[in-house]
Amino acid sequence: MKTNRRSFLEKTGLGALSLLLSNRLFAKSSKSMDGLTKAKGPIFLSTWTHGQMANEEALRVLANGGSGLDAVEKGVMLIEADPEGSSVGLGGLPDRTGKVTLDACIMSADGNCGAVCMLENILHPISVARKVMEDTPHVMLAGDGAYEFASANGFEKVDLLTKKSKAAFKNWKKEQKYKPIINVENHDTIGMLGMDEKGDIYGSCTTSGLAYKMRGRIGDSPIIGAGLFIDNEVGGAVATGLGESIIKVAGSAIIVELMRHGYSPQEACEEAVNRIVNNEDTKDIQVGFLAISKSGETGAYAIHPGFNFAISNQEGTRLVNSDYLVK
Ligand code: SD4
Repeated sequence: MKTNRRSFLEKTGLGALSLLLSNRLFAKSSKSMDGLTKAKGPIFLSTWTHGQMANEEALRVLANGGSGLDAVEKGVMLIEADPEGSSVGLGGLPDRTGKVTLDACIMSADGNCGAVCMLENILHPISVARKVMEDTPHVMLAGDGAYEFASANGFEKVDLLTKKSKAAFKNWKKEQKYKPIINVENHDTIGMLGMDEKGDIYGSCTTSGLAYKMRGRIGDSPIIGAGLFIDNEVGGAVATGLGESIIKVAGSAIIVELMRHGYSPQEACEEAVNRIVNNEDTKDIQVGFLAISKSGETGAYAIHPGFNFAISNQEGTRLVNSDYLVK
């Protein structure tokens, strides 16, 4: 009979030894990156400046008796409906054929998750993702199928192009150069991690993806394990930036896995960034990660300067500039 590694280690007693060694190896500082949080929830952590609004909405939802899942859904819905954001929902910049296509996912403390990708003409892809999670046997619906599912569930058809995004597209058509800009000018996906009063962790992520992407391109944001990952026994992570680079290292899943093995959220975010940087030339690539551990400790890290995030707890909301690798 083939002996697997685990039973081999158990039989030889090496299991206990390797556990001891790995605990030693990973027993590092548990200081939060901004020293703000090491308490239980409620805590919300969201990408970019608009994360402040989203977090405050999420806190309100909890205060009004909503669940942690309601909070991470409703928090990002506010940003989806904001016509000023150029890479989420209404007003999001289109693909190179002029169509706005949406990617979103949500993950619950119970390990369940739902996602939509390449969804068109729906104001709240995050709510469709939640419906996929709660009312279907699937995790992800794409394109026309996602739209039909949304329509059948009462989501209205909405034109997501605004005067501003139409003008930007017209302007882009003149040269048609695909050159993602590395910071907030072109990246304002909202990713949110939330911990409720009980210490249960939830997450959501929603975007219209990269401006002027190829038709059919899907980024990291709707992919569980890339754009978002939650393991309620360990913690959660969410990503923003160039989706292709995040997918290649399974960014959010890696961060949670590292935390499981003793990394602090900050150390885990740094290691995920290192993996991207070791993988490819990141001179013109920005990626930012946020993470929260089961004890409520937080971390954030990016490749380049410019990534910021909002952190909220009962003491209030703060916008924090993330630490970064390329100094
Ligand atoms: C994507 N990660 O589609 C998204 C883009 C993003 O802020 O984060 N924008 O690749």
